[in-house]
Amino acid sequence: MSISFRLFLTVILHACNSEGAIAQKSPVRPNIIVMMSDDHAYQAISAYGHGLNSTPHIDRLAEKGMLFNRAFVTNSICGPSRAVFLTGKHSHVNGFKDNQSTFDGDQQTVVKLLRSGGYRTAIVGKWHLGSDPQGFDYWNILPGQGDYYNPRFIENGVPVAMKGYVTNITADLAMQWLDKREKDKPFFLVCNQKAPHRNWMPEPKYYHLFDSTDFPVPANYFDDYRSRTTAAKKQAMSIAGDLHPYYDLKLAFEIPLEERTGLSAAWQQIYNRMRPEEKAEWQKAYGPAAENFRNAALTGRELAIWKYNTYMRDYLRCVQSVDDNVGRIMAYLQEKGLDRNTIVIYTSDQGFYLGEHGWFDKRFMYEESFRTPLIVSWPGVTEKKMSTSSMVQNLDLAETILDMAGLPIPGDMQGKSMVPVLKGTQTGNLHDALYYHFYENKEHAVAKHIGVRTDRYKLIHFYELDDWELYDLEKDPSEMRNLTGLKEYSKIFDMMHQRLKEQVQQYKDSAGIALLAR
Ligand code: SGN
Ligand code: CA
Repeated sequence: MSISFRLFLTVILHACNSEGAIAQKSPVRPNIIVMMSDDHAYQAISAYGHGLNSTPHIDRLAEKGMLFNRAFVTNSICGPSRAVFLTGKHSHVNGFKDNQSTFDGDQQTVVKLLRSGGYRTAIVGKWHLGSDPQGFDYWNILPGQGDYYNPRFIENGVPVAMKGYVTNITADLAMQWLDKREKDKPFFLVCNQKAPHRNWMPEPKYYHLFDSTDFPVPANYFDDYRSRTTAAKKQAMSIAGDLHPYYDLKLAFEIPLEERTGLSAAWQQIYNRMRPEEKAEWQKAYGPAAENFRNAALTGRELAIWKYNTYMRDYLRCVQSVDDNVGRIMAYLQEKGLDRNTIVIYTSDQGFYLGEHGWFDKRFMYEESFRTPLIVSWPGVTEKKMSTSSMVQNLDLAETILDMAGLPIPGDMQGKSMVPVLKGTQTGNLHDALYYHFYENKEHAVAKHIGVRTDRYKLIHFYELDDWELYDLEKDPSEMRNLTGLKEYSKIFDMMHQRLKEQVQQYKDSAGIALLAR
């Protein structure tokens, strides 16, 4: 038998055995997987080129896909971002404005539309929307924020206790559903990792990763917020000032009973999810660092830098397991022959500060939390490494997914399909201005604000404080210099004020309209 004939036979046999062959018989409708991690900063994905860590599997998606350099959210916090993703509508329209809201699951979502359009649908992992998921054939979600170790899940309404590390379990659940799903239809799978959300508890195999790495602090780590309004000054998300010694910095393990309040109590609860042998492994790994820290008695800048490194190590350790599990799912798709007809979208519910302005957390409309990673691998469309600086928003995801599935896009969705950007037929901005509205002035004390971003400028209005901030992102990408009130920028201010007015009108945000009419 000639080599080429043998090759031909192998290809035919593979095609017949794989699930890809089933999908190929009917007019090809792509399967779609959305992987949305929690608080995954684009700075911590090596494809974005920040040099902090290595995420080979996510990078591999970017090699076969499109890397979005300017993807943003509309409201940088968990539940609201997820509600925008599901509905393709801003928070004031879908009703989920802050993490205390409850999602009205009776409303139209991309999931319900896909399901009625012939897709099998499932979600595993983080949900965080209060009400039960609707429109999914299968759901297995974390209650609330979920646990890192031996996590509880809720499977189609039934509580289940799991053993192991949440990031691995979430990917296991995704693959188990893929195995058992009815294979007569294309699928839409949402795989939402809890990691790398606070309090950054790594998988045991990564306890020592980065032990000997010192991360350079960002240039504006010691930002004193000069020239900014009071909003930036009064936040409570400073690495130096607001990280908790036990809960975040892991400086003690068993906390004395009388000290178990607030985040000390929260730490104890998290720690107690570990079994005795897991606690022993934890103590062995984290004990020496805590001991060294006590002996070193650091103060001032040295202490602030130590906290930064401690934070970064645990955060990036958590990211490593996320990346591993992206790899596991991609290997699964390949093994089952599904890779040729499955679109994979990797993103986060928002961006995150990795020390920029001295911060952890998100919420602000400043770039690091406003921007979010977005990588789309679409076989047959994004075959080679591509990147785009087109301005897009999480608001666009629902419409993009419906468009990819060949389904009609309802007129009441507020985004735009990114398909022309992915196909390369649209090279410029998908939106020439982006609207933002943050509503939750609670934990971390970030004042409520609205704002608009264009290619070059950003205007933010902290309306409870009646403060304005204007940035020239070309000259000042780190947003250190508020230009409001400067004579030479008064025309730009007026132009951006006008753009903001247009945005509140366009999206029918009546609260925003009222604020600007004052
Ligand atoms: C928790 C965290 C906050 C975090 C919010 C929202 N505090 O409340 O640091 O900003 O979640 O995160 S903790 O003490 O409970 O860890 S979100 O991603 O769910 O919006
Ligand atoms: Ca989040």
